[in-house]
Amino acid sequence: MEPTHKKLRINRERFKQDFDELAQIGATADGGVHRPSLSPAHLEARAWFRQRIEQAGLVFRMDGAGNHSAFLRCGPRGAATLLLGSHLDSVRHGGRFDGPLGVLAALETLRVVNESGLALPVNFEAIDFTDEEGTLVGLLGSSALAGTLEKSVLQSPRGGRERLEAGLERSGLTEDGFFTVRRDPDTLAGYLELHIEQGRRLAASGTQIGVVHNIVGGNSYRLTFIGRADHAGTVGMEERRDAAQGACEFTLAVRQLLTEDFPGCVANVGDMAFDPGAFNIVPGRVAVSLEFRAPDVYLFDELERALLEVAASLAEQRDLKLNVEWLGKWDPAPMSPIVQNAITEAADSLNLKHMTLNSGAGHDAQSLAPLCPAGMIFVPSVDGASHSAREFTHWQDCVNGANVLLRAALRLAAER
Ligand code: HGY
Ligand code: MN
Ligand code: MN
Repeated sequence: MEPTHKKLRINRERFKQDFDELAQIGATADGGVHRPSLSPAHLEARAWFRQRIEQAGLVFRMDGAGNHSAFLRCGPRGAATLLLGSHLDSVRHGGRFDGPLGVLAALETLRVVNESGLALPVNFEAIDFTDEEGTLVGLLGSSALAGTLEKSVLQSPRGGRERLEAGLERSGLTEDGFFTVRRDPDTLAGYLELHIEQGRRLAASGTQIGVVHNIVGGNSYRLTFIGRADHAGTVGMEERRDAAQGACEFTLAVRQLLTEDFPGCVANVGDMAFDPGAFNIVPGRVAVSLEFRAPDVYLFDELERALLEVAASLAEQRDLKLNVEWLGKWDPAPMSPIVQNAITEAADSLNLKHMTLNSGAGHDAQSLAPLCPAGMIFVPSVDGASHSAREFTHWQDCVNGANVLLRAALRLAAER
């Protein structure tokens, strides 16, 4: 006779109803969502999440970093807690699966375990982390919970100080609050996250479940090339100290450096801000938003050095000054073999085809990895689309992922 926890499945209708309701909050006309962290739409999504938690008879919790969670005491007094979750915030004009899929599958897992009446060696908690996406800082709530958030990063956040202050004001959070939420590792039994792959490998190989073995590290800088604002009509081309020349040459050099010297790494110039920014003024300053990622710490450091060297030499060649502002990073993180094994066994118990792969996207799981055994379950993305309204995952794949989350969580609990 199969033990109950090896047969449990999620309630797929309830899970779908949650997903469809939540996707309406901050919905964009093209089928995506726009819910930057601590924006009105994000706070509305969090209020909805709290209402669903309380409706399920679970305990609602919020910490000083604004992390929202459902708590289920299914373990004995003093038991550790198994954390399951992801994030409800989105990138600007993003998709409706990136983050919510993991939070709602975690909530559904707690409901099923609660309804089963199972007594477990650990408690369960379904969590929505603040600002995973970095529209403010990046992995903000999860790094606060891990105790790795640096105060300096809040002084020059990559989303800008004004946006952070406005978000704190709107949500009633305080900067100090982010430094009161660190969890004692002994209180955590582990962390599990279901997420869309945001790439093409699972779909291309006809694989239903991805078992993540490593998450890349990411680093962000704002590089400001500083020349001299001049009249665009009267100053000869050779006399100009045109900041745009340095910024644009750097952008092209980034691509050449990565493709020639750093295969397996990526870098992105996602934004440029021209100052003064007018048709008839030679740009005096151009601020370039640079993000780069590498699968391991050695490459990560090498790539940082190479990129900053290229920026400095191009600025010098163009008689420009260069202002370098570090905006925060998150280290590469190997996933726990124990958690990977629980995911693999759960997928096998459901006869789902699985493969091991790394994550080119950053995730809250990499904040948790130094603290407790952490792991991630991926489900296929159609056409690898994400961070856009084109983001899509077939619903059966979402249900498969949620069932694997439920069973992997129960396996990890049983191993305590
Ligand atoms: O940017 C990322 O990799 C993640 O989606 N936050
Ligand atoms: Mn995400
Ligand atoms: Mn994302």
